[in-house]
Formats: sequence, structure tokens, C-alpha cells
Amino acid sequence: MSAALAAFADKLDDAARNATATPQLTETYPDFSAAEAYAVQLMLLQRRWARGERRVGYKMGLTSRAKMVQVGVSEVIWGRLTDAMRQDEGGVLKRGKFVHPRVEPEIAYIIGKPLAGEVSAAEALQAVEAVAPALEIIDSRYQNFKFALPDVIADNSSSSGFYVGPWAPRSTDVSNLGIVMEVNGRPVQIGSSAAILGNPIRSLVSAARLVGRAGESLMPGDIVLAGGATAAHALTPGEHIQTHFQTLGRVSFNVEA
Ligand code: 0L1
Ligand code: MG
Repeated sequence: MSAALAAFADKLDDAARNATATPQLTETYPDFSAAEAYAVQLMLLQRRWARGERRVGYKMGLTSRAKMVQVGVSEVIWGRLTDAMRQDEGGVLKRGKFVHPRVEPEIAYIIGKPLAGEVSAAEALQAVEAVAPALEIIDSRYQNFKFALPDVIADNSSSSGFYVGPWAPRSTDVSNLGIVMEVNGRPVQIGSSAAILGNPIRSLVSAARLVGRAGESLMPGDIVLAGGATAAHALTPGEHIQTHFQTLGRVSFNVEA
């Protein structure tokens, strides 16, 4: 079985590197479990680390009702971030490097003290060094952005890029901040950070539990993306994306072919 899972990791790695969609893994293996999917995700990341990418944190996915409805599932999932995924705030995103990228507004935490396992919201907050406005670029490696839950977990929970804006102190209240995402000056998504599990700190609590269950810990310096606060917007060359986060500031970038 592990050879089959390794072949899945190769397939997803090739799809990401060639920016070419691949069929869902569940089409050929309908019994694909979430546990096997997380094993494939780890193998996928091991390929990236072997090429010199560094781990820089984690992403939480499907943390808002809008996202769950958009992809038709009801569970929180997680993935891993590497330094190669980090994009320069205000810079250019090359659309051609992705299959069918989308952007969604998020809240980012940077961790100051190790955190793993069953923790309270207060304990999670104590482990935070700072918070920031963020944008995640998600890009499913599956055809038509369609997948079952194990497919998306194996595909690193669609993670493919992220932007982080100015860091603010841990004491900043991010529980219910207004968020407006504009495309070429026109609002396309309006929401609140409260859409992230009612309060983004709950996403960090879930991250500690789920990452801990996999034998890993959130470590000092790790970035944790708490999850999308609105539905995602599909990116097209020529777009200027600017997202305003109440209190925290703006994050922007330009899309080129
Ligand atoms: O970050 C997310 O919430 C995305 C998780 C995977 C589902 C998707 O690709 O939309
Ligand atoms: Mg996300």
C-alpha cells in the first residue's frame, strides 16, 4: 500500500510543478481514507523538503461555513507551509505557475512558544507572538477544482501560496474584524474574521490538536494561517487584489499571466 501512496504523492507533486490538473485520487481508489491522505500529504512535503524548501508553518482549511459550503464538506483540515509558498506583499503573482488559483482572506498567527495537543483558547493565545492580516492562494491540483475530502487532504489542503501583512501585537483583538477584498477597486468579498470558527483563535486550538495528533508541534517562528474568512476568488491576469482588514491594515498583490 505504501508504494501506492507514494505514487499518489508523485502524481500530486508533478501536477503542482507542471501546473497541470490531475484526476482525483478517489476515482481510482474510492476507499482512500483521511489517515492515508495525511500520509500522502507528508510524502508530498518530503519531496519539497528534499528539493531544499523549508517548513515555515501550517494552514488550516475549511474553517468557515462559506468555505465548507463552497467545497461541499463539513470538516476542518490542515496542511503544511514552506518558504517557497511565501509571496511578497505588494508584488506580482504569476498565474501561469498555478493550475487554477484562488485567493481568500485569512488571519495569520506567528508562534512564540511550542504548542501541541489539547489546549484552551487562553493557552493558545499565550503561545502566540503576533497576529497579521493574510491572504492564502489555494490551488487544487485536481481537474475543475473538484475533490472529495481525502483528495484535498493529500493535496496539502490546496495550499500553494500566502501573503502576510504587518504583524500586530498578540493583544490585538482579531475575533470580529471587518474584511473587504477588492479586485481592481471593486469589492468582491465582504466578511468578518468571526467567520473563522466564530473566532480565529479556535482555529489555532484545532491546529494544536490536529498537528499534535500527527506527532508534530507548532514551534516558535511557525506561521499558522487560521483559514478563509470568506469564499475564495478565482484569479485572472490583470487583477489587482487589495484586501482591507479592520485594525490590521491591507494586503495586496497583482496578477500577471
Ligand atoms: O484553505 C482552505 O480552506 C482550502 C481548503 C481546501 C478546499 C479548497 O481548496 O477550497
Ligand atoms: Mg485557506
